[in-house]
Amino acid sequence: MSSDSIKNEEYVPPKVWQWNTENGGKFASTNRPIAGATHDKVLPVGQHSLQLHSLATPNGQKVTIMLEELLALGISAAEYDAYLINIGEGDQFGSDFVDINPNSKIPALMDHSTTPPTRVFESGSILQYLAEKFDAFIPKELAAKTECRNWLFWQMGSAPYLGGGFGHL
Ligand SMILES: N[C@@H](CCC(=O)N[C@@H](CS)C(=O)NCC(=O)O)C(=O)O
Repeated sequence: MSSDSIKNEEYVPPKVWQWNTENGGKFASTNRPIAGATHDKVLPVGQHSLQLHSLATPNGQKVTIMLEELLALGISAAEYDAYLINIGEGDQFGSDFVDINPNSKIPALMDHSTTPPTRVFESGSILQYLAEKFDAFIPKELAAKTECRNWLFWQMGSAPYLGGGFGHL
């Protein structure tokens, strides 16, 4: 195909985008190019303010490690209830989960200590939320806070390509 014919071919986006094929491999189903609720599913709500809906993938573990580090500092308000979202079984497409994260990805967190409750998704956003909420692990001074955020954003944007993402994605 010549470059001219590529230029002249107009891409018309479909009204409803369809994902037709799995790309294969054991982990193909764990990062799907789709989001949104496919079925009604009520999520449990436990006794603590923080309700974590997640799985022990690298992205999921970041939040659990943060919560455990907060607890190790003696911050009891960081107690949480953790519920498994089995992404292999499609739990990320359940209606209550999608209300927390419209992108259908773990980890997702609800904070019931606020009125109304606060939803938090994206592992980096959750880490920052918890750090600011409990005033821990994030410097106050602007330059130091910026350096902290530099690395937070780096691990979101770049670490996956250096680490697991290289083999996984
Ligand atoms: N940028 C997101 C990535 C989250 C993500 O990729 N989660 C994966 C598991 S590690 C997931 O939920 N996959 C389910 C799917 O794609 O259907 C974050 O850091 O929270």
